[in-house]
Amino acid sequence: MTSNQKDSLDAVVVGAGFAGLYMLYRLREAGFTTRVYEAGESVGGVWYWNRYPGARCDIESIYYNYTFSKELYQEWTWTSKYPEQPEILRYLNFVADKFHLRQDIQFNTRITAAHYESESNRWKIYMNDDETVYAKYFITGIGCLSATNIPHFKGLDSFEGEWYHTGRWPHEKVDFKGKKVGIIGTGSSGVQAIPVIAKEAEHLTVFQRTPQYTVPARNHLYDPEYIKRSKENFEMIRKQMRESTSGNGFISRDRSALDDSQEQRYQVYENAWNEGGYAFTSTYKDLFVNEEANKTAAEFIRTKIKEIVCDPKVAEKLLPNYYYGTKRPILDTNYYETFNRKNVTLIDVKNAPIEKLTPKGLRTADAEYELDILVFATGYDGMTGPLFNIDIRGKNGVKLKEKWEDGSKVRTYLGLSTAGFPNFFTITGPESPSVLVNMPAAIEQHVEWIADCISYLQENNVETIEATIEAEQKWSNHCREVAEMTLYVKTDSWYTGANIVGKPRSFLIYLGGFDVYRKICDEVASNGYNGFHLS
Ligand code: N01
Repeated sequence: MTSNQKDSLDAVVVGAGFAGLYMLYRLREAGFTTRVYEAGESVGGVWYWNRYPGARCDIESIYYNYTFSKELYQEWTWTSKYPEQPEILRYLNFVADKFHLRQDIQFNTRITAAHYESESNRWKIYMNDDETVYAKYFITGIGCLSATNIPHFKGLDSFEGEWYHTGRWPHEKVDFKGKKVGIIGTGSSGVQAIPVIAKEAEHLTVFQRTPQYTVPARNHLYDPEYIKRSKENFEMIRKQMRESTSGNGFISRDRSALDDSQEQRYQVYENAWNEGGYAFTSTYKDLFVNEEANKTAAEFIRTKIKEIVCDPKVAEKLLPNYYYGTKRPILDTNYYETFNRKNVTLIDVKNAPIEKLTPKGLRTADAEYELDILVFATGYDGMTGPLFNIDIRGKNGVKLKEKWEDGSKVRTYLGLSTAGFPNFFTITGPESPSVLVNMPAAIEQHVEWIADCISYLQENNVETIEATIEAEQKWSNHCREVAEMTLYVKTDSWYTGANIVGKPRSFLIYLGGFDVYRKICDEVASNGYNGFHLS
């Protein structure tokens, strides 16, 4: 280690969201000196930054939490099926306080770079305030959706109104009352924000590029009896989260959509629509792999849109035509209904694209819209974006961004590690199941694997662990082969990187199932970390 080293730790973790908090807990429990660095002024990760109106989770709350502590599960009580952002943030603050995590978190600090120094086998980590710290292990818990995408529209600087991105929402309330508001984007964030903003704004103009499939969430307050039972059934819920394909409470029916008659299928979809939530995606096992099966679900939702939206011309503009579910399936509360309001206008910016922002509003190819406030619900540079925002350099100064050729050649072993970058772990990194699994479940699995791995290295006097080139090549190929068997790769989405101008297209999520993935990771560990070079 170098003499000017100010501080030396066993591990540095980036981010104090679900991933970083648990990583800190596990490593500290195992006796490793660990510090988390967090850009925000408090804990929460995406739930700290995403404070836009209507922000809530789309996974049922009794599953959208940690299961590592039975006591924690008993102590915390969720109020509704799909909790709003403030409640999730309260939960994460509760966790941080219960386990005294804040004392090892440095807030208001952004990690800008991490360089591996081969002479000392240490990572030198740089912060935005010019401080540096050394650590043996460098671990990112920065999520897959933390690098905001604000499209480079001409004239943004000239716009005299207020503008916000959903993922960097101010802490104070934004007042829409009496205002002409515009919103660009109709993904999960836009679909949640639109009905809420519409209720308050004088007028809301929705700039839609791609119409979306969304099904009703049918959120409701929890019955105390249900909560009591979920606490009693903690072990079962935990097992279900850890051993299921999706890390979640729902299990797809083992039946093809094509095995049912049209009438039967309609009834199955209708029941799921009425039940709400992800009951719809679980109706048939082949919705995301079989084009014909997929079309039946897509057509059902298109029919619903035509029934709900009163003006046939508006309904027509809202009809999606990509494969259902190949952009993240969305749950909504009165989304399509909102287009029946008199103060809401839907503008199709696929046919008449946004040209620029002007001092008074937004101009498309065929009209100008006066706006006081503009909301960017334009999403994220997913998967690689957060990692590339940090200047990560491995052995011989090789940059991660260069090794992965700006994202066109991402290669990881198990989505956890990459050759040439020893002692570096990515929690829910590219090529892990991550965003297509219930995130807290995916995070717990990664954190536990990493913590166990580091303990193993310590117990066996191993200084460094590094994925081999062969192992990562094999894993990356496997990920791609599995993805190619699905319909996901056929759609432009943030899953495929197609949402970012100039970003190479690649599908960086492991789709073989969370249960299968866990077994693979466990086997690697129990075989003495095969596929890794230990020295
Ligand atoms: O982002 P998105 P998001 N001109 O990328 C449009 C998670 N999440 O923040 O589809 C015009 O899905 C873009 O149009 P198109 C969840 O995993 C979860 O909504 O590319 N439009 C699209 O409509 C989710 O999938 C929760 O043609 C432009 C929208 O902006 C992920 O985060 C809540 C444009 C972006 O949609 C991202 O969701 C929120 C342009 N230049 C988020 N650029 C829950 O738990 C982009 N768009 C419920």
